[in-house]
Amino acid sequence: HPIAILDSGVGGLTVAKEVMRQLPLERIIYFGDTLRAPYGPRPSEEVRLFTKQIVSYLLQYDPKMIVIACNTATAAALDEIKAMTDVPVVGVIQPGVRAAIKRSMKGAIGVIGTEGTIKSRSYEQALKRIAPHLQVYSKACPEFVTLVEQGLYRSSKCKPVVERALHEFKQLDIDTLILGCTHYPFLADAISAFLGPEVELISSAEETAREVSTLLYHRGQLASTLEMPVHQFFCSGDPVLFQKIAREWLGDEIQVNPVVWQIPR
Ligand code: DGN
Repeated sequence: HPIAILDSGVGGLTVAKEVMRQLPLERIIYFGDTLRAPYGPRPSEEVRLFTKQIVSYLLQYDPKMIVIACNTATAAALDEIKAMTDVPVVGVIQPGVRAAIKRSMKGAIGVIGTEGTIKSRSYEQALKRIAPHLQVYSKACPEFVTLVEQGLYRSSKCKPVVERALHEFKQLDIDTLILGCTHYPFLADAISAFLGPEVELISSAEETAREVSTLLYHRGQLASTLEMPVHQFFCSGDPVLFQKIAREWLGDEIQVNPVVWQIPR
């Protein structure tokens, strides 16, 4: 049984890459809704509907776990998706929250995400539920998603965009910044270069992969074969652009032959 990973686009590849690194024997089926990305500006009912459609599609492949590798979809739909199936469902918000609380010494934490995620106040609430004294500073950075979806995350365009979006965080005394959108680890180098080594970045990708690994271990469901898995990729938009970004991000050793899923009308 594979692990199903889904996102509004290519952002969930940051989670997929970490799962591949931490659990190299697990087979992944990945879905990127590139046609309908970004989810960030959409109303949450719509994000819920899209997420449910994708999960219904992926359930046909009999996954042993579903990873909602999109913060916007996690904030909007995690509970409903959990109610939809007996397959365990993992979101990306809780793992990042726990990691940030563990690492922050000053108790001053920044959160960046899409408009949908920031408006939902999911991070703030989850952080304060565990540690009410925390100072939390949140900001939506939708322009980061556009750069990544266009495959421009290594271009010279990133630096000015990052600096403009994050200049307020320079003034604040945070020591931890949660990358609350799975597209943002693509820009981690540019973000780190601007904020400096005093600010530790928390990637929901890394933390979520750790959670997947822990859960599979406790459920006795880790892959038992020794063969290297062949992953499957689906997208709803341009497969050529998806393949280019996925290959660049995952490395040549991973075969990416995306199949286009026509979204039902
Ligand atoms: N990657 C998604 C997230 O983590 O929120 C959303 C990006 C988007 O669709 N705007």
